Amino acid sequence: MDKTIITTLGLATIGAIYWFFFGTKEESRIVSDHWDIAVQGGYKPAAIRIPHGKPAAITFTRTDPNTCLEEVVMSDFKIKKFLPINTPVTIPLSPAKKGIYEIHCGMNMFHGKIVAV
Ligand SMILES: [Cu+2]
Repeated sequence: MDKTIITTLGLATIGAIYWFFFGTKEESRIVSDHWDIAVQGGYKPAAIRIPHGKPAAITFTRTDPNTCLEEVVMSDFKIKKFLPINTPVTIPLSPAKKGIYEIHCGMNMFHGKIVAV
């Protein structure tokens, strides 16, 4: 009886921790052709899914004053964009192939990813 409760609590805790780190905040499993990414201590959500083979757009809004995040780079698409603070910047892209594409800051310290499905 006690063991069952402890096991259940343990599993619930693991589930909550998993959700906290890998849940909706960090990574969305939704596929959409338009995303809003908040640039605040990193990229939120840190992973997005877009369809491949058609136009998509990502709007970055940086609210973090950290200059480290003022440039967003998507080298697979040869994109490098300055993100003025509190100003949404929309970047169009249309990955031809399925795959995982990196998003990172100008200094390659913060990372996100685009999953083309
Ligand atoms: Cu940086």
